[in-house]
Order: sequence, then C-alpha cells, then structure tokens
Amino acid sequence: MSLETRKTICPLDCPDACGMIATLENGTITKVTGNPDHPITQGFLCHKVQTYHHRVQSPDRILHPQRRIGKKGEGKFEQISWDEAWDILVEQLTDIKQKYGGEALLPYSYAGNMGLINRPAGYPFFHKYGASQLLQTICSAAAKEGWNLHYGARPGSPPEKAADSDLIIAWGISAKVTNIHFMPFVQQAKRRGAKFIVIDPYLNSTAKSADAYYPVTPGGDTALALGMLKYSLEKGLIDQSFIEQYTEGFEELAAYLKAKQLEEFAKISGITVAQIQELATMIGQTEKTFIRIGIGLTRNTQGAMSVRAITCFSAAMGLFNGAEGQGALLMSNSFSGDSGLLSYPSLMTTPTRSVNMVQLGHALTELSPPVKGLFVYSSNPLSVAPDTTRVKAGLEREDLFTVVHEQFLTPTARYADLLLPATTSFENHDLYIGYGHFYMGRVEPVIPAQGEAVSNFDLFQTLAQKMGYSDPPFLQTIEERINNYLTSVQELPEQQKKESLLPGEIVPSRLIDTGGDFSKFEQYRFRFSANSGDPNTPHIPCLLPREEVDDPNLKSRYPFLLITPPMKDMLNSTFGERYQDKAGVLMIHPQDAEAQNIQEGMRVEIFNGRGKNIRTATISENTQPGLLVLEGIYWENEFSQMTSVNELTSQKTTDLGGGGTFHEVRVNIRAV
Ligand SMILES: Nc1nc2c(c(=O)[nH]1)N[C@H]1C(S)=C(S)[C@@H](COP(=O)(O)OP(=O)(O)OC[C@H]3O[C@@H](n4cnc5c(=O)[nH]c(N)nc54)[C@H](O)[C@@H]3O)O[C@H]1N2
Ligand SMILES: Nc1nc2c(c(=O)[nH]1)N[C@H]1C(S)=C(S)[C@@H](COP(=O)(O)OP(=O)(O)OC[C@H]3O[C@@H](n4cnc5c(=O)[nH]c(N)nc54)[C@H](O)[C@@H]3O)O[C@H]1N2
Ligand SMILES: [Mo]
Repeated sequence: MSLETRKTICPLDCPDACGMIATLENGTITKVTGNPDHPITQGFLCHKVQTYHHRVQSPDRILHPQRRIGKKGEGKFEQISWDEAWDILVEQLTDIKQKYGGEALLPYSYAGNMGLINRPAGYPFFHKYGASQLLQTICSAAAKEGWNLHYGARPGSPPEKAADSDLIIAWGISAKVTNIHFMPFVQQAKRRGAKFIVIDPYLNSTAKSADAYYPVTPGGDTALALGMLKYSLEKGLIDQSFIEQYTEGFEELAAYLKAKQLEEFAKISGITVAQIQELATMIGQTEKTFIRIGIGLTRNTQGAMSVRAITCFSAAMGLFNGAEGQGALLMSNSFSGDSGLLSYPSLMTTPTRSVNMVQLGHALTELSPPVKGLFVYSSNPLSVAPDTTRVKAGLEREDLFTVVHEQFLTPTARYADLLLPATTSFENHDLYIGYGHFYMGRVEPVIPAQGEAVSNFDLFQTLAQKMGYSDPPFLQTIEERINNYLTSVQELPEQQKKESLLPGEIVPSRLIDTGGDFSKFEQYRFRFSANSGDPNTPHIPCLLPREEVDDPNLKSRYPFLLITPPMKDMLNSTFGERYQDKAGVLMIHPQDAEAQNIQEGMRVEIFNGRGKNIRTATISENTQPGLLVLEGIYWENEFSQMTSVNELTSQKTTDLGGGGTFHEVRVNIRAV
C-alpha cells in the first residue's frame, strides 16, 4: 500500500484559510488534518472541514458536462461530451452578443473557492466579451467602506496580538462558528486572567463562553459605540495624547456627542445606560484591549456606519499605539497584489454596465435592456442572494440561457441549461490568503481532476480560445499567472518576492510587523472629507434610521426582527448537500412563543411580503423578545416545503458599499 501526505489549504470563505494536510492511501484521500506548522491553524480543523475529503470524493459530485432535458428547476439532465458543451457555449454566447450586445450576458460568481487565481478567473474572459460587470458586494463591501472611510486602507491588527490582551471583545462576530482559530488566542489570554466579552443580538455559541454578554439590538452598534464614546469623553477616559498626535477632526464628533443624551444612545442600542457606562469604563481602564469586529454587524442599512462608529471609538480610546495586546481587527488586509494581473480590466474595450450581485432578483426580472445569459460559477445565488423569490422568477425565464459551473447539484444548478463540472480546490494550483490573518500559501493539486471536471482557470482559458480570443492573458498557464501575480505582492518576504512562493509554503505578510501601530500610517480621520466620497455620507458617525427595521408600515405588519447568521457545520450554502433532510431551526424567545401559541419542535412559517421559510421551532432565552434567529442557509427541500431563508431577506443595500442587509428583516410567524 502506498501512503503519503500532501499539504494544501482550505478554500472556503472563512477568515482562517487553514493549512491542511491530506493523507492519501493508494491515491485516495483518507484523512485531512490541520497543518501544525501553520501559525493560525495550529494543527486543528473545524468540524465541517475535518471531512472535507468526503465532499471532494463524493459520489454526488457533478463530474461530466450535462444538458437540461427537464423543465427549468426540475434538475433533469443528460450527459454530453465536452466537445458538445463547448459547441453549445460558443453558439449561445455568440448569438447573445450578436442579437443583444455583450452586456446581455451577466457573470455571477462569489467565493465558493477563495483561491486568488481561480476566484477571479472568469474576469479576463468576461471583460473581453464585453459582459455586464458584477459588483461583488454581498459580503464585506460595507465593512470595507466603513473601515476605509476613517482609517484608509490600512491593515487590521494581527490576531496573535489578542493572546497578550487583558480584554478581548468579539463585536458582531461569532468567532466560535466563523473564525474558530481566533479562539486559542482568546483562551491563552483568559488563562492569564483576561476578560472575554461578546456584543451580539443573541447569545450565540461564542457568547456562551464569554465572561460578559451585551445583547445589542440589530443595527444598534452605532448607538452603542457613540454612547460609550460620549461617556468616555465626559469621564476623561479617552486617550487625549493619541488623539492629538495621530488623528484629525475629533472636535466635530465631540460636539455631536455633547449635544445628545446618553439615554438616546441606550434606547437605540438596546443596551442600558448602566451597561454602556460599565463597558466604556472597562475599556477605558484596560490598556491592552483587543476588539475583533465582525462582518455580521454590517449586514443592515446602517452597517458601514456601525463600523465607522466602532473604529472612531477605538481610535479615541487610543487602541492603536501598536502596544502589546492592543488593537482592532475587522479584516487583515495583509497582502495587496495587483488584482489587474488576475482580472485584466484592460481587455474591456468599452466600459460596460454594472449590476450589484445583491440585486440579482431585480437584474433577472426587471433590468432593461434585459439579461439574456447568466453564467454562474463559484456561487449558489438561488440560496445565498437575498429575495430569492425574485431570483427564482428570473431563473425560470424560458428566454434566459443559464450556465452553471459547479461541484454539486445546488438549487441554482437545477436551473442550468448547461451544467459544467468544476474541480475542487484539492485538484487545483492556487494561492490563498486569510482575511483574518497575515499568511499566504501556495498549493498544487493533491489529487488529479476528478471525472471531466475543470478548474475555473481552465474553463475560462479554454472558452476564450474556443471563442477565438488570443490576447496574452488567455495564453498563460496557471503557473505563469501565479508567478506573474506574485511579483506584484509587495508584502511578501524578500526571498519569496525574488524566487516566488513554492507549493506547500506558507509565509507571513511583512505587514505583520506593523502590529496595528498607527504611527506607521497616515493620520486617522474622525471626520472624513466629503471630497473623497459620496456627498450624502455624513462626515462623522451619527445616528440615522434603518430602512426596514424602523419603517412604521412594516412594523405594524411584521412585528418581529429577524437575523440570519451562519450555522456551524455549513459554509454559507456549501455543504447544503449534507442537510437535505433538514429544514433548519427557528430560535424564538419563550414570551413570543407563548403569545403565538408555538411549542418546541412545532413547524413554523416565517413570512413577510417577499416570501416565506418553514422551520422547526426551538424556544430559547438565548434570543431577545421580538427577535427571531434563523441560523444556516439550508437548500430548499421538501422539509422546508421548498422554501429557504433568503426568500425573507431584501435587496436593500447597506449605507455604503452596496452590501447585503441579511440581518435587517421584518417578519411575522404562524404555526403550520
Ligand atoms: N461555520 C461557518 N463559518 C463561516 C461562515 C459560515 O457560513 N459558516 N461564513 C463565512 C463568511 S462568508 C463570512 S463573511 C464570515 C462572517 O462571519 P461574521 O463576521 O461572524 O458575520 P456573521 O456570521 O454574519 O454574523 C456574526 C454575528 O453577528 C451577529 N449580528 C447580526 N446583526 C448584528 C448587529 O447588528 N450587531 C451586532 N453586534 N451583531 C450582529 C450575528 O448574530 C452573529 O452572531 O464567516 C465565515 N465563516
Ligand atoms: N441569509 C443570509 N444569506 C447570506 C449570508 C448570511 O449571513 N445570511 N451571508 C452572505 C455572505 S457573507 C456570502 S460571502 C455569500 C456567499 O455566497 P456564495 O459565495 O455563493 O457561497 P456558497 O453558498 O458557499 O456557494 C459557493 C458555491 O460554489 C461552489 N464552488 C466551490 N468551489 C468552486 C470552484 O472552484 N468553482 C466553481 N465553479 N464552483 C465552486 C460550491 O460548490 C458552492 O455551491 O452568501 C451571503 N448570503
Ligand atoms: Mo461572506
């Protein structure tokens, strides 16, 4: 028997981007474990990825090109050869372009595979073709805009710093679910006596392990951060010398805070005045404070504002001296290679229209001139995009040509006219970085491509050639694209910059040494200048109403607030294939359950004007009265009566960045 191990990296959309070791027995992967040499992975993997090889080698994988033979959505296909698939693609794409123009084709992709090369691999092709451009805003766009407005594009603090902290705050992040490799640093700090605090609308699994938990109202973080800052200002807890030395524009914010009552901030945040005072005092008195900011708190119509308020609060408290145990981490921003060397925007001869991916429902049903071709890869929009009733109405259109490049028969894939087999990351060459840490790694295939599956890179290189495109980017091999890109990555250690990163290697960003020290960057701006952004954006963080939650009409019809955070054993809708016999759980407070006559284990319909989702009730004090929690993006299945969570969410976007508002939803419920 031949036994060998190979190093790879987890491709999933998670801050941790773990180093993995795959064990092969006679060419079959029998085990995957965490790479002990990866400084963040530290030898362990999350529960869902410990069996990642079962997904890679699953008998349910799509391994051959297929053509639809049933009705759209029925999921009936017949196997065809790649030659036939290429013929259909070239014919349809040429026809769409000739009849309606390039913009009638809409590419739709996100982060099924975070590989730096494979993730944007379709871009050169779609630029050359002249397709509509997809604004990839669904996840972190609001977080990024909120951070950059005052900070500039500077990195976050390395997570390792939290190990030396005396106070760690997980703010809008369920680290035990979505960033578990942050937790060992928390545990290390706790062993030294540090306190761990969670700020979240519900008592999630991370909050259960915290020393204190503050149940903020969804979207109430701006009020909480500003309330704390007002109190700190009054009590002299702010860091005056840091403000003078490294920041500008504090006066306007201070004047705004002075003119308001603490009670107003308390009411909007859902946190009592006493708790605001307690939390602000604790932070003010603990020099080594580390704030881990989540993307979760940005998924509402004041989401970027929340990030702005939290970063302004952090800066005023002087959390950025670069001192030991001190800092804030939203996203690491630890490598900044030239993305043009991956996406080649220069191939676009005339600028084409942009479509926000959050508004796919609108794009497929109302956009004019209409979308005639949809090319989906590395995403499952019928599960993950908001307002999926509209998405489905679009996918059902007989005059829409839909291509889906996938590993599994997802709800979206069932609507494909042409279904193409995608490799998994274990079959690819690629580069990975983690958005919650400061390391980059390179991988080569662990196993050969399964069946007739092709990587995103190979799909689009071949398609370009079939379409007769011969520009240099379409002639590159994957190694050439990787090495070419690496030359542009300034943050690589000198040796790798000169000699290129080797497969299996994991290296730190040079930015890790800055450790979140603000003196190394430009001034921090409490007041951003209107010249540098949208004139409607307030210059300082401030209280504004939220579109759906504060709408009086919706309030009377849909009395419950809903948030839709991740489930531990799924990654967005990835692994949905494992849970096709589950509708998922609705978490409801005992008071609400009683008022609505809902008992534990009952089937409940959660509904609003957009759609519905059927789930099983679990009655729990872990949520607040009036707040429902639906964890997990389960695929629509017979147990949920073919409904799914994103029928309930809206196409409204965040205040900045055009992001998704998945945690700002009004609904009602009834037992079914
Ligand atoms: N197991 C698992 N891990 C994942 C994912 C997954 O689906 N499953 N998804 C991955 C992806 S793509 C991403 S972007 C990250 C996201 O990971 P996070 O940054 O953790 O963001 P969310 O998971 O959306 O929400 C985190 C927490 O924010 C809370 N929250 C919601 N609204 C608010 C609010 O207004 N204020 C505050 N303070 N908290 C709020 C939610 O209740 C939840 O507990 O996780 C990644 N990791
Ligand atoms: N209600 C609600 N909705 C949400 C969220 C939420 O918190 N609540 N979170 C949002 C967030 S943060 C995000 S990032 C989005 C995520 O949205 P998506 O990026 O669409 O995420 P996934 O559901 O993981 O779907 C990825 C798909 O890509 C496929 N895939 C994996 N690797 C490859 C590959 O190499 N090539 C190809 N062609 N396919 C591949 C997988 O099989 C999977 O079906 O969802 C958003 N939707
Ligand atoms: Mo995400």
